[in-house]
Amino acid sequence: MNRIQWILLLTLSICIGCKTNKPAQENAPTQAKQPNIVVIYTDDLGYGDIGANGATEIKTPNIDKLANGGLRFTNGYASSATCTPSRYALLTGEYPWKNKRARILPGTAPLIITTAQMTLPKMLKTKGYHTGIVGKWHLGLGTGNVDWNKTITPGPNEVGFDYSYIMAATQDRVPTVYIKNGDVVGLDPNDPIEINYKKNFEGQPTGKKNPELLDMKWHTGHNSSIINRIPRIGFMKGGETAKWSDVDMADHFLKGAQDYVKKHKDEPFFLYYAMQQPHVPRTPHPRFVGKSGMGPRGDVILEADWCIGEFIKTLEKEGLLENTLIVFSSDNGPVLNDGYYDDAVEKLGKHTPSGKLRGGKYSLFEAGTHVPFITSWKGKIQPGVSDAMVCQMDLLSSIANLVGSDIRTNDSEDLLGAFLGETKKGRDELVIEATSRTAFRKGDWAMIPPYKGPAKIKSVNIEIGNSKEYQLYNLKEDIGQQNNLATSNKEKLTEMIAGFEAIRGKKKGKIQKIELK
Ligand code: NG6
Ligand code: CA
Repeated sequence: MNRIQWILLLTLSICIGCKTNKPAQENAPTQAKQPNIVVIYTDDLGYGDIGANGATEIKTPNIDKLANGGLRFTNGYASSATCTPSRYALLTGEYPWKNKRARILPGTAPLIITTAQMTLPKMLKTKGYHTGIVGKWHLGLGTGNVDWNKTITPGPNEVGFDYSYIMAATQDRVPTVYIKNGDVVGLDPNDPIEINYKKNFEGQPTGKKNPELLDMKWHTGHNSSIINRIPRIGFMKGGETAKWSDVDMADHFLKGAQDYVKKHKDEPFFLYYAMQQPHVPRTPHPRFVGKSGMGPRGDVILEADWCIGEFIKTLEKEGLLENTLIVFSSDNGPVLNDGYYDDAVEKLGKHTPSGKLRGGKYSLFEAGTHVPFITSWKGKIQPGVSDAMVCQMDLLSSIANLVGSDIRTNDSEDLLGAFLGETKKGRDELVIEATSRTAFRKGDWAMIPPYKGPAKIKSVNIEIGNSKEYQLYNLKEDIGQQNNLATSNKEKLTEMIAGFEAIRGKKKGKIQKIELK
């Protein structure tokens, strides 16, 4: 071997050495990180409450920016016109009327999702995701008779969430404390919490008996224990150091959501950011008070919009926007007076929370379930508007497709193409639910079967869809549901009833009584 040959051989062997000594992953093409999934969920925000859907009297620049940079759905639905069932459908991908317990729950209700059930976060965990919830839960906790002074289980952590920072039910229900991974935050063991939804604890003031202790006046219900000078649903004793501050709740959950993102930015994550606004009691932080000119309801919508802007800024700063699917929606339609005198009616002015839709929260008319719905993913979803009919219940199977999981649930349709704006085709039909009654939506049509009971809940001033007659509306021509075509278009009605009963069966279920005034 001459010198040149020897050098060549040496170089070659060094090169081969380099290659084989390198760790395998460095030689492989870099694997793209799975996209993060964020669901931003408001509570009782109406279709017409956001600028992007036509609101002119209230400004929601951050939500509008999300809509204008993403896909705004004109036919996006919650499964239901109240909170618990909608959240149940969102997380389990199952129609909530299949579960009798999926109805507005007291703060002491047991968990209504079984630990054996599939859920959106559980599905994502099979694909290596870290999963978190920050905000409102309202799906029950424990198995009955919860001891709030011990770790509360089962709860979100047992049905798919690695991390949970929640309020148990709603802002107007006790216990008024935050719960982190099953433990009440800031609890003093010498001042244990007791909760009862039937009976008061001796000597405790109530909204009913002690109006002098109130800053917010109750209208319907909401007259039991007083916390932060606001009367609530249910009785609570103890837990003084753990009680939340209502005016700081929005900032508190925002920080929780931001911290979660910062902590988990290096792994694929799913965050369910379940905001409390604009549900009652509406308690804007002082910096938003009076800013909308519409009273507390308008002010908390401005506050929610600001929180969403700040939250998205965090995703941007952390460099995550290009790899994060953001879904924005609301659990049910709007309501003005929902049990407190808070000027929501008096100061509404020309604003129309339900847009052109009829009804509102609790209603089988469109405004109950037809809600703001936006998907956004920088660089991946082309800005636009989609008329595809989509439901929050469809997110489970659709996101499963996105992350390469073959998990699908019975009622959750894989509409990934519609959510990403690749197709305008959504679902063909949907059974919607309101206080345990159901109705049917198919193509351009909506059909409401006959139900006994008042046409309107007087206390909230909302038409809820009850009628002795069948109702049939062509939403394409009559989005406001003013012309009942049930008698003039018998053929369509028959077709709609058949489609409805094929999914729903003939049973109607027991209607949940909500306090009527
Ligand atoms: C109703 C409450 C209402 C609200 C609702 C649940 C009364 C009179 N009304 O029963 O204020 O709490 O339940 O709202 O108590 S939801 O958005 O969580 O479904
Ligand atoms: Ca709600």
